[in-house]
Parts: sequence; structure tokens; C-alpha cells
Amino acid sequence: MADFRFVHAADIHLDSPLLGLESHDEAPVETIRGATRIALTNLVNFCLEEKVAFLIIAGDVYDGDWKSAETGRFFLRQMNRLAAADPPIPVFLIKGNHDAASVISREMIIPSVTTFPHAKPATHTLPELQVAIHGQSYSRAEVNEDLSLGYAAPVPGMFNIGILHTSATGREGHDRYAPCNPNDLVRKGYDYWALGHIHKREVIHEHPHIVFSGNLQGRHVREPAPEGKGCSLVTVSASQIVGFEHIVLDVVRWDILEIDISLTRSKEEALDFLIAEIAQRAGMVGDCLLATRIKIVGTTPVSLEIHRDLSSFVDSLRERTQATLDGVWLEEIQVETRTPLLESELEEGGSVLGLIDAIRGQADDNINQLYEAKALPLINRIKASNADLLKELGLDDPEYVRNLMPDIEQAILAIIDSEAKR
Ligand SMILES: [Mn+2]
Repeated sequence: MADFRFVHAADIHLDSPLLGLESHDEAPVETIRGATRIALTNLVNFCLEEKVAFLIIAGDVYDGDWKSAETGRFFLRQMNRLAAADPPIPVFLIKGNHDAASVISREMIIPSVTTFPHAKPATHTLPELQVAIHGQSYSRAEVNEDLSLGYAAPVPGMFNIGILHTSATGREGHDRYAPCNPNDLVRKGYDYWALGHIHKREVIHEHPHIVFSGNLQGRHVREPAPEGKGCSLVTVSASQIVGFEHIVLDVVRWDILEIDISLTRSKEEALDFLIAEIAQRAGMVGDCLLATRIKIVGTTPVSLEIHRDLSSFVDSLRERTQATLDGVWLEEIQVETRTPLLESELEEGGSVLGLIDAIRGQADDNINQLYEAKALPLINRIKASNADLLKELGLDDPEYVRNLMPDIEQAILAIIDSEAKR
């Protein structure tokens, strides 16, 4: 039997509309919207350069019914590039929940692409390679039965591949379609299961290989992939898998970066530190656009300074990033830093923490009660130790304090900070 290599990809979601990008400041909308097309082009480039024997796509080529015929034409042009190779590279695909027969209204026949039927499973063989490929498309978006049970027995003497769009035993954030049990897949006797639907790459089993290649290109920050998204390259020799690799093909790298600024001593230092951390991550994504959410954490006195004018701090970080880092877009900046509490404040049973928690958990109509029960004793304590400070902050005026209640956390942190400086 000839040695060969094949590529397994899934969940291309071509021209996924990526709603909501416009609401973000200065989002590189064009780059992000175009990413699914470029990733598909990268996939085809890879297949051509590596002269693989065939390409498998395990469902969800399309995100839904085409908004314009250009989506289908783009896919056709890419498939034609594979067909024009010498020798031609055939493509085997199934339809998933996003591009099920009932979802896509226009059918396109591409001679070099074999689409598995949805009425029942089918088997295609490549006699020259001694390969049998089994698969079944989705007829409708919601397929609740275990399709794998109906797949044919392995063809003896051949390398058997099953293509399946499935939630397997269920994965967070994905609809439960065509569930199956990996043990059943192993028992089927195939050599490789090319799975689609779950966007996070996962190798469930080896020998036989049961693999979610993951989607080709992440679509939003909830699809982070520090190692990059792409396809699986499988090398087969004498009917055995002798090589298995993840090939990175994406162009936009989504990420969530949590940065601890506890050790910084000023706002300026915090900004420098954040930029350095972001730059380091950007250096790890090659030519990709790094589209990252920044979560700033840590317990530091700088927190108070930041929170006094949060929007200017966030703006500074955005401006610095734009000015100094190419190919980085901050999707969102979340500031979750804390001001260290003084020992003396914690002594009385954590009164400050208790107050903050109480206020967070209370409805507006309880403000008066809360003022009497929680704010007043605290204010009196501060009054006894530093009456001037109390006046300075306006906390000697009950009406002012009541109005302040929704923002009491900041007010209290301000008091603690002032006390610390005394
Ligand atoms: Mn799917």
C-alpha cells in the first residue's frame, strides 16, 4: 500500500458575519471579517505545497445560508485550485448543522468535491491508495441521533476514515448534535475519525485517532487559541498512522490576557508593564493579528489611582498599544484590580469588605437602611480619627453619602487611601 498524507479540517464558517464588531472602538473589522477566507486560502495553499493525497472537511464549510452568491463562488475558486493540481487533490466533505441541506438554499456541484449524502451514510473508496472514507451529512440543523451507528463496517485491507459532525459526549458552548460515544467510535474499527463541530482542537484517542481538528479560524474572543488554529496533517504508511501534526493556518489570533500589575508602583509603571506583556504575547503570534481581551488584575495601591479616572487609563493603554505595537487590537480592557486594605480596617470583622459586599447585593430601596446600618458606623469611626478628612470628602453630609451609595466602593477606597497616607 502506498504511503500518503491527508489533511483533516472542519468548521470553516466561511464569511461568518461576526456581528457586533462595529460596537468596538477602532476594531480592524475588515481584517477580522476577511479572516475566514484567508484561512481557507491558507488551507488550500498548504495542501498544494505539501501535495497531500486528499482533503477532508468535517462539516460547517458555511456559517449559514449565503448572504451573497460570492461566498459560494469563493469556495468554488479554492476547490478549483485543488482540482487543477497535478495530480488533482480530491475533497471529501459532509454538511454540518450550520450548512445542513435544509439551511443552504443554493446547491453547488463541484466535480472535485465529494459531498456525502444526508439521507443515509455512504462509503467512497480511493483504490489506488487503499482508502475507504465513510460519512453522512446533516439533513437539517438539529440532528439528535447518533449517526455513527449507521456507518458501514470498515472495508477490510483498507485504511478506513470516518467523517462525522458531532458534539461527541457534549462540550461546553456547543449544541448537542449527533452525540456519540468515543468508545463506539473505537469499536467501529476505523483507523481515523475526522470530527467536526467542536471548535476547540482535541485529540480524543490515538490509534485509532479520534480528532476534532477545531475550527480553521477563531471568530471571537471566546474562541482563544494560544497555539493557533488550523488543520490536522496525517501521514499514513503501510496502513498505519506514522505522523500526526497540527498545522497553524489562522490569521487572527484571539486571546484573553490576564496581567497582574501588583508589583507596579505608579500608573505610568503599570502602563509600561502592560505594554511589555502585550508585546511579548504579540511576538508569539507571528504574522497574525493579535485580537486580545486584557484583564488587569492585582492588589496594589496604584489601583486607586487607576480607578479615580478609569476611562483615561483605559484610553492611555489603547493609545500606547496603537502607537507602539503593530498587529495588536485590544478587544476589551477589563480592570479588576484591588486596593490593599489597611490592617486596621480589617480588624473590626472586615467592616469595609462587608459594606462593599452588602451594597453590591442590595436594591435601591434599601439604601436608607444600609446607610444607617453600615455606612454610618464606618463614617463615625473615620470622623473620630480624622474629622477633617471626612469633611474634605464630603462624607459628613448624609444626603451626599446616600447619593454616593452606588459608588460607595470607590468612596471607601478613597478613605482608606487617605488614611494610609496620614
Ligand atoms: Mn457545527
